[in-house]
Amino acid sequence: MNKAEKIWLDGKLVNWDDAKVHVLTHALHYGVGVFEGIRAYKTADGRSAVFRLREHLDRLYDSAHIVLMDIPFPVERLHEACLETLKANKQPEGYIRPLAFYGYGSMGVGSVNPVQVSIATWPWGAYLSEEGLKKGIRAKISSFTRMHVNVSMVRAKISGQYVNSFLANREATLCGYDEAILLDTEGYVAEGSGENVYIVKNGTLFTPPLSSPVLAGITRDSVLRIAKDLDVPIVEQKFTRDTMYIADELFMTGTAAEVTPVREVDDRRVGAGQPGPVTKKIQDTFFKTVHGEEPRYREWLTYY
Ligand code: PPE
Repeated sequence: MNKAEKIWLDGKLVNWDDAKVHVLTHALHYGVGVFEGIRAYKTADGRSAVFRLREHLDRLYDSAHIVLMDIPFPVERLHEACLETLKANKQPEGYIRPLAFYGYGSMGVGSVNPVQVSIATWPWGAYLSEEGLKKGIRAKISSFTRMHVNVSMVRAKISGQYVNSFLANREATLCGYDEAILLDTEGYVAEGSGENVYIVKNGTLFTPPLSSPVLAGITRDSVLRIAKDLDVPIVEQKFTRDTMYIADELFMTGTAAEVTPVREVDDRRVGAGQPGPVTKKIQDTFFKTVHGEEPRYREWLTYY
């Protein structure tokens, strides 16, 4: 763990090692927490900026609404707190993890305990390795299925839903792959354990629609906008696993994973077995965007 100095907990900055909870915290037992993953980057002019902070916080409050949780702070306060924490930790770049969860009170699934909120920030390099970003990773279809839309709440980023991601990711990595791709209950491609998935075929970009059991990724939204502006045709449509085997290009996106090419899936080489031209163009534009080098996407950056 890349420790930082402070963590924002329930309204104030505390020392990293003091950000503790009771073992009978409801969320530890039942998984009812909602969280976000956000990144901050150094920008070309020497300042730092958080990427799409407002959209991430809006999704946090939407997730809370879905699980009937009232976050005891207005969104503006958490907006400020994310920046405060980065500054207190003297972090010109890194990952930001806001979490709201049912705390200590009574036990039992249906207990409604006080809601606690934490915001941690820490340096976090390439999620699927630097080499993965450059050369592409190896993925495997999981033996675990992405939860049905009436099992998981797909518009919400809920802690408990990550048991499914954990099982899939551990299975894939224990088998020697870099990441898992999960199918939905009908057998169509859904998403990675922590990433949205895309293929490129004959110059067109395909990704599962938001009616599939996939998170409405903020990187997904950014990448679709970038692809549109690059005049890449986009089709949001379900596809089968073998469509990935014969795709020209395959890649994944997420805040942590950024834009990661996939060079192999289920031991089949994808395209030329290296990042393809559309993936590279999108990845390149994405990195320029987060580093403040693309004026047309300047509104996505909150400088601090
Ligand atoms: N699907 C899932 C299941 C998911 O967890 C993420 C983010 C995405 C898609 C992409 O969403 P977005 O970050 O808004 O583009 N996964 C977060 C957690 C990773 C972790 O291991 O922790 C992240 O990327 O921050």
